[in-house]
Amino acid sequence: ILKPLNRVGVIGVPFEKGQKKYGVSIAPAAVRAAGLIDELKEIDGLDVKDFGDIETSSCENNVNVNNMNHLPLVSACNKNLSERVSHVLKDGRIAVTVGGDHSMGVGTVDGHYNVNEDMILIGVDAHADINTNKTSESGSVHGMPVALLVRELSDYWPYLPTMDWQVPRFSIKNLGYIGLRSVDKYERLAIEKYNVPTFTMEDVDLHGVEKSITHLLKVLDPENRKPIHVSLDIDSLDAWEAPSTGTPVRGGLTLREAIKLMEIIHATGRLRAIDLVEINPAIGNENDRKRTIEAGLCVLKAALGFSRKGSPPKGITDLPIQ
Ligand code: 6HN
Ligand code: MN
Ligand code: MN
Ligand code: MN
Repeated sequence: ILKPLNRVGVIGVPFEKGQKKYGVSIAPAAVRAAGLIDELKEIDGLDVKDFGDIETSSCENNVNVNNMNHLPLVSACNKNLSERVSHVLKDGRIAVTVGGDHSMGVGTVDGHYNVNEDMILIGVDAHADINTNKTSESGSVHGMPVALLVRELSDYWPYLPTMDWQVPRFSIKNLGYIGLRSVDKYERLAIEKYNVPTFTMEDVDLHGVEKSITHLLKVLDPENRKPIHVSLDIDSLDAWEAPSTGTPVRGGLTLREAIKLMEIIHATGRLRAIDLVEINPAIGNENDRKRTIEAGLCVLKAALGFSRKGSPPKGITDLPIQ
């Protein structure tokens, strides 16, 4: 039986080559500057260790895969990231990874799967990120991490040079989505073909966020025993709440819905890894930037046990006497 963990390890991923816009790579520094580590340390009882940023290579080699931009750079970054995530988990900590674009989901999930083969993955995203290089309309790998990870789709890929380190072993049966509202045609086909439990914004509007996530967890893990990996794309939030992101979509989660969602996940005691991706501090004005980073921090803190009720002073049972 999995016990709640009150230790976390933070990893930064200053990487943006999985998409085309400048800026996602400066998010780890911006989120740190906004107080990431100190704010996590303020959560009652949480032991926080910073594992620093992942080395990202910038030397492009001449490998070219059709409609898959910068694959060698994506691959090199994710290989390092996978090892660091495994290391943090083996240190008995929840792996908290701050990106970076969503192509890094390959590394975080690979690293997690290598330690916990029974993990389930919850994609909190406006998008499904389950394109292959055949179905993608952008050629950006941030729209492909799920398809790279799941073994059921491995036959739909060509041989991918530089990716030999990553064996897609995670089963699509252990995947669920919440927040979707911008799904490409072949992504929809894949979701239906494999019956991936999915709560789009349409479903969240019908049932509410609490029933949606509770049902999703029940379907993926009826016995409440599996480690949970949450891959949280900031664009799951409404573009009003989180404007500084590369592919914003209106009609998303409110900040309060996202916080509620994460509080429910925290309450399971089984969260073992969480990715916060796609914050782009170079998009929008100072106010947009601040709002987006603050929203990301609030949601992350909720996932890690911050209580909106507050927490009483430790070991003290009465107010101080004058
Ligand atoms: N993300 N489905 C689109 C594509 O280019 O494949 C958008 C992907 C967005 C990816 O936000 O992490
Ligand atoms: Mn997205
Ligand atoms: Mn995404
Ligand atoms: Mn707690």
